[in-house]
Amino acid sequence: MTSTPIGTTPGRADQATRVQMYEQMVHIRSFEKRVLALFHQGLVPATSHLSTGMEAIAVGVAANLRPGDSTLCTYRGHAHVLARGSSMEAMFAELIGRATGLLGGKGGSMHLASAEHGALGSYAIVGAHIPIAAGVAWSAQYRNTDQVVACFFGDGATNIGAFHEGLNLAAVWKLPVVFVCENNRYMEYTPIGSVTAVAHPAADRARAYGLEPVLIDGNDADVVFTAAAEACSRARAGDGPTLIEAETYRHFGHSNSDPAKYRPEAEVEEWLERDPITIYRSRLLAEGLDESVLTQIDVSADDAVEQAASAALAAPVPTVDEIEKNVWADGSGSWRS
Ligand SMILES: Cc1ncc(C[n+]2csc(CCOP(=O)(O)OP(=O)(O)O)c2C)c(N)n1
Ligand SMILES: [Mg+2]
Repeated sequence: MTSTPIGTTPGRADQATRVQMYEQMVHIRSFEKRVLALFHQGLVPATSHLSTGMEAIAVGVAANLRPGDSTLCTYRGHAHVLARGSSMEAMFAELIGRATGLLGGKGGSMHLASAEHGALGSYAIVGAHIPIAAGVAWSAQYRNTDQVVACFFGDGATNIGAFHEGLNLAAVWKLPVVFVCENNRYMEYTPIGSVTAVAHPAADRARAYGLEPVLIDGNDADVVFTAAAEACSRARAGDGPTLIEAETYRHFGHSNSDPAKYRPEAEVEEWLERDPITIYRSRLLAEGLDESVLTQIDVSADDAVEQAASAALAAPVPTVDEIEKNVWADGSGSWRS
């Protein structure tokens, strides 16, 4: 796997940031494990889409974002919203439809948002948020701030018209967006290679928008951090967008109801070996970090997840009044009568 550097590649994250990235990945992994258990208990309405195995992308990019920067992601967005600092309790509560959820329990797993953390939505229509990210970035440019927008989408989104529209406009107007294609090789049950004319669905198309191709190992938090650092500094300096293709793999199916039998066993095994958390843990240890630091992180992540899940389970469901609030423009359901 290659990483095509653009301009001067800055160094990797400092040690405190690296330990924090490990901690975030472990929290996200443990959070999603609990989500799956709640789903099997029938407590998560509809479904959810886990990003287990893809955590390094969310944390490597988020570590470069500042308060005030924005993140837009897809229905596979737990990691991205958590990595911006949203509370796990409010996330769990949202997923199980409780009044204390991020959106009062009305959005669910596919529509997570937390404006106070810069998490400007999770979008269930493939590719729909790419032009929206360009719009958010245009606002930052117009207001002359140095805010950056990180926009995450899947490999499948690169075959959607909105991808072209958003990328082109962002490039022409030099908008401060870091576009991150999470290439996990599948769009639902279809291998991306079987419906795409190029091998690297985002990187091979970058030049069509006047951008340098950036193809990275999305399972290596250090590599993601470095690519995102470079992209964020370009964006903050007014040098326009970057399109990063991060190669990765989801450990589970497309959604919780997909057993993912369509994937070759050898492929699954190969990618399980490349688990971003295992890789990072081994690297930190090999560099001399005390194992007790990491073990403490592992244990407290599970404790924190359990506490957050219990609090969410104990929370009330929204009242009928609350359900109708903030849904219609006048804040009520009075339009009906
Ligand atoms: C415009 C549109 N077409 C089809 C769908 C149905 N759909 C939901 S997820 C998905 C696959 C998207 O794959 P990808 O972009 O690679 O993201 P991933 O799920 O792998 O993260 C499809 C086709 C949709 N939500 N929106
Ligand atoms: Mg995909």
